[in-house]
Amino acid sequence: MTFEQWTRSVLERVETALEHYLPTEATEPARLHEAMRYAVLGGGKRVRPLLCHAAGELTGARAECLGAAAAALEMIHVYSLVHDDMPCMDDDALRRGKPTVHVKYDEATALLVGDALQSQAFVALTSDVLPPAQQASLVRELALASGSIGMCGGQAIDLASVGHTLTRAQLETMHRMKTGALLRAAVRMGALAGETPGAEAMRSLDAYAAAVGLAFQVVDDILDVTTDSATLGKTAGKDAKDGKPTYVSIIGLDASRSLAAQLRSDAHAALAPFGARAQRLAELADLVVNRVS
Ligand code: GRG
Repeated sequence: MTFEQWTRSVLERVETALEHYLPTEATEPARLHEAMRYAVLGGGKRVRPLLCHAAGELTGARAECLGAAAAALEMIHVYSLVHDDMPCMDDDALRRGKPTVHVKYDEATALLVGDALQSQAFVALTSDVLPPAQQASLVRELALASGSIGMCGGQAIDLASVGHTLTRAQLETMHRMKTGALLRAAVRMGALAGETPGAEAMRSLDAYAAAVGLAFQVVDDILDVTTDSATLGKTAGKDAKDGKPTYVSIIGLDASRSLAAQLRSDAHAALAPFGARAQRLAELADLVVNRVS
């Protein structure tokens, strides 16, 4: 199977799993469920679900287990986007090429959409497709990655850094928490959804995820200055306008491109112990670095 065929088949499975774990529009309160589905379905690159599936292939995870884990990861990710776009945070009107949830609906609905998606993620993870011990370990991974020592903590640092100069080390810490933690959880949860991986394998996967997570952010910063809003599906040039420190503002565009390339090689190197079995993870590192949106 080519990478494109593999990606297409995983994306179809992810869409089916999201459909399955999201309440229908006919379920009351219908407007909230419609807004949750508006936010989640039919958009986004689904990077976290793809990473989860690729890691799950290493440990022989079953498709329905990966479906639950991938749906949970995507729901947490979308909750963060919906809240991040609200006027009290980034105040953005465009996401995934569509009006953001608070623009399409209203602010209170956007707040509830994020809250309810967060809860629904844990409903998916505790469905009986996963044995209880795996449910517990995946819940813990996702809760840690999305909470105050992960994504939410990174967002707090991000909000506090507006208009300030960050060192490169501080910028890296923020990104490792804000976006890196959930990407790392995607890899770890995929692996943990199968046969229990050894400590050595988890260390290699962590090293891979650290490199891919940072590369994702460096590329995001590059795209913010090199790509238009229509291609990105979100407002371009916003970081500079908002006075946010980025890799491009701290080390410049050329050094940011070199850094992304270096992180891609680091990700590949971390996969060496797995040999050809890690092909999809290697290809996903390439996708993250070479993406155009
Ligand atoms: C509000 C709790 C809370 C957290 C927000 C991740 C985050 C923290 C905010 C997102 C803001 C942002 C634009 C960060 C840059 C990197 C990033 C996560 C981009 C969006 O992720 P993609 O590119 O989006 O994976 P798609 O739409 O493809 O899923």
